[in-house]
Amino acid sequence: MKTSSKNFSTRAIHHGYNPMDHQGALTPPLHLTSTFAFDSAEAGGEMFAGERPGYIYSRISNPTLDLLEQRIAVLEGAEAGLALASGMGAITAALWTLLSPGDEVIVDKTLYGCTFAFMRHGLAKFGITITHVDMTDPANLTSAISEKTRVVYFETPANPNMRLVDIEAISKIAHASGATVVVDNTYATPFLTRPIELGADIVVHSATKYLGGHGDVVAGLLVGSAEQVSQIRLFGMKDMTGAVMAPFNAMLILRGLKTLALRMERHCANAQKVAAMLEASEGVAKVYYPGLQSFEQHELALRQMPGFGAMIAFELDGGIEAGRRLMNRLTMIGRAVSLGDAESLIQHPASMTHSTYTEEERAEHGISDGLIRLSVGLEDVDDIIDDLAQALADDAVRAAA
Ligand code: 3LM
Repeated sequence: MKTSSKNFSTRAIHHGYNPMDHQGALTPPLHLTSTFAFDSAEAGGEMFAGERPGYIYSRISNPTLDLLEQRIAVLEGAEAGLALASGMGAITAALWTLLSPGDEVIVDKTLYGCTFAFMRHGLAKFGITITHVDMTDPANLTSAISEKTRVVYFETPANPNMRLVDIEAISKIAHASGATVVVDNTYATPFLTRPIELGADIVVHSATKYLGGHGDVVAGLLVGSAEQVSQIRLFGMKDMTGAVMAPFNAMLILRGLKTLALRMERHCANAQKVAAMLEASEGVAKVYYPGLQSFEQHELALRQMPGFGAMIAFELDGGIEAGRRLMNRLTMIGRAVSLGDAESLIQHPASMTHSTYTEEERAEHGISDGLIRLSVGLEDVDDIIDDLAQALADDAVRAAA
């Protein structure tokens, strides 16, 4: 079936696969092979020289990964995709490919903890300048960008404090200076935001989260132009990081993608209700969720996202001590990092996902010690709300205020 004229969910289920090419197998075969046989010595040599198409070795490409790569590319509206071992594998493979010593990368003020560490302690070690700019105001990028800037990098919504970045405005400014725009679309997923259509060049994902959707796999994906993706495949992934996705994991992500739209709709509906409940609760000082009227960038959220996702950040009147007590009193919501699973998960960024920042860095980058992060899952929303309500009502949580 040709899926180029079909809609999101249909593509997520059918794109790039015809059972009739595979003995009628409705589910794509899993190619558990590390290497591929050549028809002749000459054919192998030609493949290595890039003169003949075909598979060589699964650190370069594999048919099961190919299908996933085609599917994520079509869902993101990009020319090509690449499957990697993890979100960090995708981020590092892309940046090692794009940057050289002496270059500058301008990154947003807030980044996921390990991305921040990679920039601050990894790239910087090799003579690459990392400049943090508050991209919630695109004018800040205009002031900071120069001919040394090779890459502009951000997350939207940003992990963990939910700040949004205007992808179209930032891409215009970056391109006027000849920089490549890389967006981490993990929180939004292509169901809610397609950065390439808004002008970005490369999109990276922790597919561990919503794309897999079931908390059973660590995986990464990226998309971009065919040329850039090929460079990242043959250099950043093949030679620099070796962070290749296992075929079995590709199968799990392909399975997750089939229900992405369905899951995201329910995730968003649940999160909107949970955010409203938290905002109305005694003892809650501030809720950060793009779907709330009170959200500082609500206008941008309405313009850029057809739904607001399922990540919520909030602070309690009692600060971190109240937050810890709240977390310890929950009976269903899991105390765990990661996000995008069917299970609701709660964690404390300052001591967990963002402990890669020093205390001073967290203050500078807008990650307060009292911030709690909730990944709203797919349980019945009344049960999620009940669990939060009983914990918030607990005397010990109140007493911390
Ligand atoms: C987390 N995040 O709990 P992997 N980009 C974003 C992410 O949130 C993540 C990655 C990239 C979390 C993981 S913290 C020890 C657990 C926006 C991961 C990296 O390499 O697939 O984990 O993706 O926020």
